[in-house]
Amino acid sequence: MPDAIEREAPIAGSERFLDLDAIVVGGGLGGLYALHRLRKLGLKARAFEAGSGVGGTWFWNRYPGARCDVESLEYSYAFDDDLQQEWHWPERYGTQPEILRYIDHVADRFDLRRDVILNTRVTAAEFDPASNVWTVRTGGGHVARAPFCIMATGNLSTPRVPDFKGLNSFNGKWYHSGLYPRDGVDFSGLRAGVIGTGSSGVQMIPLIARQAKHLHVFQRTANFSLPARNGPMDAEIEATHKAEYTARRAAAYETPFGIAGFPPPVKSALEATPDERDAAYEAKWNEGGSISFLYAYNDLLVNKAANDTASEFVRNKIRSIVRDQNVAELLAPKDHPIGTKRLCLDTNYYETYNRDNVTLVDVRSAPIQEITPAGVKTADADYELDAIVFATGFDAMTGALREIDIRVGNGPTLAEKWEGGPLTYLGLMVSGFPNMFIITGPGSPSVKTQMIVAIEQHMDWIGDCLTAMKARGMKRIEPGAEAERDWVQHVNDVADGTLYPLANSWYMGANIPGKPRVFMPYVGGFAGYKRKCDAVAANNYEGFAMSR
Ligand code: N01
Repeated sequence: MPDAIEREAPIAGSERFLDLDAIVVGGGLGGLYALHRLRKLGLKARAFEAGSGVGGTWFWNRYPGARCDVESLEYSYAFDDDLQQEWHWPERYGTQPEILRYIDHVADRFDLRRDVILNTRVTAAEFDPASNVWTVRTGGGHVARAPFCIMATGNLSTPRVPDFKGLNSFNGKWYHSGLYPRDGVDFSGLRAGVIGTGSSGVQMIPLIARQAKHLHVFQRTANFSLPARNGPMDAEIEATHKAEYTARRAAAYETPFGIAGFPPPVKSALEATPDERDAAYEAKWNEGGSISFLYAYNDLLVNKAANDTASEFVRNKIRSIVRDQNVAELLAPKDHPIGTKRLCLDTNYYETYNRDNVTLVDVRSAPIQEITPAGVKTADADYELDAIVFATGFDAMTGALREIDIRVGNGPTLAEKWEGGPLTYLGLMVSGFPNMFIITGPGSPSVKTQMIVAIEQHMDWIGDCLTAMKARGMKRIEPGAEAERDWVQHVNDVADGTLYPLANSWYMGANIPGKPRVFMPYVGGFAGYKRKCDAVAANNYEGFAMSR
C-alpha cells in the first residue's frame, strides 16, 4: 500500500513473552470494550492492534467526508452513563475525526491504553488441545499465551485494491479509503480519479470534486444514496436524548437494528395509493437517514413489488437532481432493490455530477483494463490522472480472520474450514476452535445493526460465559458441530426470505473474486438474536460443550 501508516514496533525483551488470561486481537471499538469488560472480571488481558493508534475502522478510514451514517447520539458506547452524559457530539452524524477523538477519550478515561500493544499485527494463533492454551504470535515477534482468545478484528478491516494490471507503474499517487494517509491529501490543481461508488466513494466524491482540477468517477455499479441531512447538533434534541438515554438504550435492544426511535411500520407499501406512497417517501427523504426510509413500509426488504415503489422514487429523485439525463440514468441503480446493498447517505452526492469539473465514467460497459503510468485505461478510453483513490471496499466479515493463521493442533486452519463460507454458532464461536470468541462475527447481526450495540452485546455475553465457566470449574468451551450447522442454516433461511440475496453485495462476498457467495450477516433482527443468545446461556449454554 502507498503511504502506509503502519510500522511494526520493536519489542523490548520483557514484552516479548506474555502470559495472560485472555488475548484480544484488535484495538478498535470491539477490542477496547473487550479489555474494559475483561478487566472488570479481574482478568489479565492485552490487545494487539496493527495501527499506531486505537480506533480500528475510525483510525484507518480518514478519507475526505468520512462520517458515520448512524446518528452520533446513538453511535456510542452505552456501558457507562457518565460517559454518555458528558460527551458532546457537535453534529447529527459524527465525522471520522470526531469519532476517533471520542474513542481516544474512552481509551484514556478507562485507562485502557496500557493494555493495548500498538503497531503490532497478529499473524498466527494456535490452540493446544492438551493444555487448553492459545499461543498468539505477531509480526513483531510477540508470543502471547492465554486460555482464551477474543477476535475483535472488525467486519470491514481488510481493505481491498482490485488486482489491476500496471498499478505499480502509475506515475501519480494512489490511495485506498481504508488506509488513508494521516495528513490527508491535497487534490488542488490535480486530475483526480475515484474508483468505486459505495458508501466511501459517495462520501468522498463531493469533497474531492470541490478541490480537484477535475474528477473522474469510475462507477461499476450505481448505488442508492439518500440525503443525510446532517447539521449541527440541536441542543434540545441532545438534552432530551440524554435525559432518556438509559431508556433509549434499553429500547434499542428491542429493535431489529439496535437503534431506538423508529416505530415499526405496520403497513405494506402495496396497501398505500401511489400518492400516499410518494408523500411518505418524500417525508422520509426530507427527514434524512436510511432506517427511517426503509421503515416507510413493512415489506420493503421482503417484497420486490413493494421495494420497486421505493426504488423508483429514489431513481426519480436522481433524475430530478442531475441535469444531464444520460448521467442521471447511469447513476440510477437498476440492478438491485433499494436497501439490499448498504444504503448510502450523502451530502450533495448527486448534485456533484452537475459540476463542470466532474465526469462519470461507466466502467460496467467499458471495464477498467489496466492502470497505466498516465492514469486509467478502460476498454474504450484512456484517462490521464495525477491521483487515484480506490474506494473499492473490503474483504468484509471474514477477511481479517482468514488472514491470520488460526489453527488447533494439527487440524485445518480457520481459513480452510471457511473455504465454502463462514461457519459459526451465533457468530460467536466456531466448532473445532475452542476458547476462541469472535466479536460480531459472521452469522451475527453485526453490520446490520448499530455496531457498538452489537459489540457490547457480544462482549457482555462472552464476559458472562467466562464467569459461568469459572464458577463451574470449566476450562474449555466450543460449539457442537450440529448446533453450528443448524445456526448457519437458519442464517441462510432468514436471508433467503428477504430480498438481500438479489444484490451482488459485500454481504454476499460478491465484491471479492473467488469468494464464496454466502450471505454472511444475520438479518433476523437484533432483538430476536439477543433473546436467542440469552436463552442459550440460560439453558446451560445449549449447543456448546464445556469441559474441564
Ligand atoms: O465499499 P463497497 P465502501 N472496478 O464495497 C467498486 C461501511 N461504510 O468502502 O458494486 C470498478 O461498498 C464496487 O463496485 P461493485 C458500510 O457498511 C460505512 O464504499 O462491486 N469498481 C463499489 O462501487 C459500507 O457498505 C460508512 O460493482 C470496483 C465500490 O468499489 C462498507 O463500509 C462509510 C472494482 C466498493 O464499495 C463498505 O463501503 C463508508 C473494480 N475492479 C463505509 N472493485 C458510513 O457509515 C470494486 N469496485 C457512512
